[in-house]
Amino acid sequence: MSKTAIITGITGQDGAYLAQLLLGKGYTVYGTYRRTSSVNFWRMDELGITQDANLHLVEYDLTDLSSSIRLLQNTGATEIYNLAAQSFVGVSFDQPITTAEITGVGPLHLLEAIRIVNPKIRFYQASTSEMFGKVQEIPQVESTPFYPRSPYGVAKLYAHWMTVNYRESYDIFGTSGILFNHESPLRGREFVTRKITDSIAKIKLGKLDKLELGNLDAKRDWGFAKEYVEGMWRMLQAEVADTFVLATNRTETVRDFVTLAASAVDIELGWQGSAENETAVDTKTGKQIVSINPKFYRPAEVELLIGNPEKAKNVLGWEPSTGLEQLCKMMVEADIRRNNQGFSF
Ligand code: NDP
Ligand code: GDR
Repeated sequence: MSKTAIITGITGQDGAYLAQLLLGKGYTVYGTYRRTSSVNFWRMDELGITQDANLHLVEYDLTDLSSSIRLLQNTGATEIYNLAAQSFVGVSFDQPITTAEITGVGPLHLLEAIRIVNPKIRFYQASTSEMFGKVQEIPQVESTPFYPRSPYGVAKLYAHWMTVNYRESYDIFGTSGILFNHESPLRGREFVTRKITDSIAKIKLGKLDKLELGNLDAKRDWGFAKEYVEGMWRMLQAEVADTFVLATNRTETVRDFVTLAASAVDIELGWQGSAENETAVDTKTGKQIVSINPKFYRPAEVELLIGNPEKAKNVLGWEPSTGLEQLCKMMVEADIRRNNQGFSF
């Protein structure tokens, strides 16, 4: 008999890839989306799954307990992947309370709904390397102490501990995946990698003069989202609920990512200056194409993330395989194609 799963946040990057994966495995998928003034199904459209007969799209908001209960009652799902969140760290400084309500308390509604409707339902919580925040240990692993540096990180930490607490208190299969940054052509344009690849594509095509960024020194462990959703699925097929890190164990600066993206379209960058005065020129034309705008700095920054996914490899057999160069090239090429087609997401 085919399995039934709920994916909250199906309109996001991971939601779309996970839905594709589960549909491919024969699941019936209930994907939740928020009522908005205009639909945003472009990611599912890009993957060609929006019209899949086994995909049911359900209006839902994570901040609503009663609809969380009904969601579980009406679908009969045995697995829930909670990917919904206010997921942009920058915005969490401007909207800390909304972020706490959605990203922090939101998952608790689902845990309570599981407790009430069917404690056998397996639950995946999308936790994050942002919970590690200020560097305590390198590389970061499941036992590394947490020190979040943003309202987003604090909210995610609450949801993480609630997942652990419901596992220990009520024997609920609540698993927390501490995922390091993962990117793809389906990444939102507010996040730095896609902002860079889309801007470099526009600069290459003569549609944009300059890319403005914030902290170029931040180091991130960037993997490919499509591989990370496979890890989520494996976590819910494991014998016992647990906490797992998914990462690549390689870290690079934002500056390095810009250099990689530019070289993917044969632009060689020359970096000059430092701090707020740092710029990059196209060495062939001498034109300045990257500069700093302090408005993109954050009040508190996570300077260095690098994760060791050894536990996931040993227990789940999960390993990343796409290198950063390949990932960056894939993203730039997708953005060149889309800009040529007038795509606007
Ligand atoms: P996205 O920002 O692309 O997607 C977030 C999803 O959450 C969207 O579908 C959004 O809907 C939905 N959402 C937001 N608020 C609510 C709400 N109140 N009720 C219901 N749904 C809501 O994130 P990603 O796909 O990149 O990430 C998936 C999850 O994994 C998130 O929880 C994120 O915090 C976490 N994570 C992501 C990492 C990454 O590198 N990508 C790393 C570690 C963790 P809408 O389209 O309407 O805005
Ligand atoms: P992050 O991703 O905060 O790690 O959270 P983001 O891409 O927003 O920032 C990464 C780093 O780049 C620096 N940066 C900029 N960031 C943005 N967005 N825009 C800029 O112009 C810019 N310039 C420099 C940032 O300061 C930061 O250091 C992502 C999200 O997906 C979270 O939901 C997830 O939990 C974590 O990854 C792991």
